[in-house]
Amino acid sequence: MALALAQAARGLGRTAPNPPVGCVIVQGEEVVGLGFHPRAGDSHAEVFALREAGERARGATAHVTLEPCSHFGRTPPCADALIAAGVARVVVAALDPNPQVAGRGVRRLREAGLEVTVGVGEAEALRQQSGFRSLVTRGRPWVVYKYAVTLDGKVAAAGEANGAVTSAEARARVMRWRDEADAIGVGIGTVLADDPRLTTRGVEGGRDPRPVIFDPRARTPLTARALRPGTILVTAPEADTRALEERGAAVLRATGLPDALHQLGRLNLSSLLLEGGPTLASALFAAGLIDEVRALVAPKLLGAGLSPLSGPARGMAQAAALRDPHVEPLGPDVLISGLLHDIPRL
Ligand code: AOF
Ligand code: ZN
Repeated sequence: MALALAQAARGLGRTAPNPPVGCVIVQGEEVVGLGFHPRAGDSHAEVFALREAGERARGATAHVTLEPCSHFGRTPPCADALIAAGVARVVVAALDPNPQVAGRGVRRLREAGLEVTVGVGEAEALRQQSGFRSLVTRGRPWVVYKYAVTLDGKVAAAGEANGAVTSAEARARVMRWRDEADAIGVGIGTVLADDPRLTTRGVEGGRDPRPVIFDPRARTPLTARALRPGTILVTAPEADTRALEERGAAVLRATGLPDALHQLGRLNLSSLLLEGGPTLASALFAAGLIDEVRALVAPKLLGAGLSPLSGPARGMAQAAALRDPHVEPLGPDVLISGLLHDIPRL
């Protein structure tokens, strides 16, 4: 399953509205087929793995990071393909929350006499599929707030203009997150202060997430580096956006943050990496719309500066504790990440 999860990871950021999925077929001790889902509309992971395995799939064990599908979508059901290939056993990391599947894939395999185990490597699979799971169950992207702070908890503004807070190692990790995210979000304050590019740099085979600027009054400068064809501008309903639209911006007129996220969901954006600033993040946090936090902490002191979140004071008992926190050194910095909401399961 670890190998199947590594296969699935190759599709991260490329499969929306579909999930990234990996499949490994094992005959005895030998891996006979590997596959991953590269993009929506293309074949599913199982199909690639079965194709490679050929006749050796007969009597083999298939490891799949998501329950094999049971429905005709853009492609035919993978459960049927596994049965037809003579696979004897299927190990599944996580059930598919898509209402068209939702346990039917596993049921179909069992009814055909295959032995099915569910839940192996589930935690990692859920993390990989958080965007898909959010989109299919909530109709909105999974929102990750990423920020970098000094040891005294001050954010350095995003972008290089103000000087980076964190090390090259931490910034390389951020570039990987950008590569894996469908969309990257910033508030208008960050655009005006830092003029970030919001591109993925230094990742082999990397691609850029779709920029989303939360800009209620459409104040984004026509020269902003994040403004390119396809950049999404989230504005208030009445904002004058003509000049920005001429530059290729796609405008979403939203009545509030929940509406904005649902509109992003309708554009098939399953994950939103929020990279600042504190005003936007605080509003999303207050509305309960941040799902995950990735904080990079640098061993430096600033003495003054902004906090990554602000709002009314609360007692420590009311603090929002991260579930499943993860702590990892990145060069001289430390990454602390965790969930504010559970990843939707079946
Ligand atoms: C699998 N293996 O690799 C993936 C699955 O329109 P389609 O045919 O691509 O179907 C999309 C749905 O299939 C998607 O919403 C999810 O439920 C499932 N994705 N299933 O067996 C895969 N990517
Ligand atoms: Zn399938």
